[in-house]
Amino acid sequence: MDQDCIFCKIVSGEIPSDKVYEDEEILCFRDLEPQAPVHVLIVPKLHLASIEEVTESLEHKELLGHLMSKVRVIAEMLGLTNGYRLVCNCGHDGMQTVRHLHFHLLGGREMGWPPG
Ligand code: DGP
Repeated sequence: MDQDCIFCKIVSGEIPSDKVYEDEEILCFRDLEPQAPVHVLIVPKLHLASIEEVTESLEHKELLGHLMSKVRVIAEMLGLTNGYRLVCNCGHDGMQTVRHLHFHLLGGREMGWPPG
């Protein structure tokens, strides 16, 4: 846990969140500033500042594989039967604002492309 990390505090329960899904490895909760009718964040409980910190270690491969395998499950729980978008912002140019790896799952409307 990173003592200064908002998402670590959400994982530990120190900061409340609207939880959608939780297991031993990951947490999914609703985004505070939703950009679509459905907008949740899926985070590993392990503190990794961004996708740039993901290595080829077995631990990271299993963690990220597990997280990815739950996207479909969470989308189904949220009723996203018509598709959705999964976004991972990274670093300054990716406009990442919270330095704890997270995936935005957005749906409930048709998305635009290209993104801004
Ligand atoms: P990003 O720009 O990719 O780093 O997205 C960070 C997202 O996190 C942004 O959409 C707003 C959301 N967010 C920031 N602080 C909180 C919080 O305390 N609670 C919740 N639920 N979401 C937060």
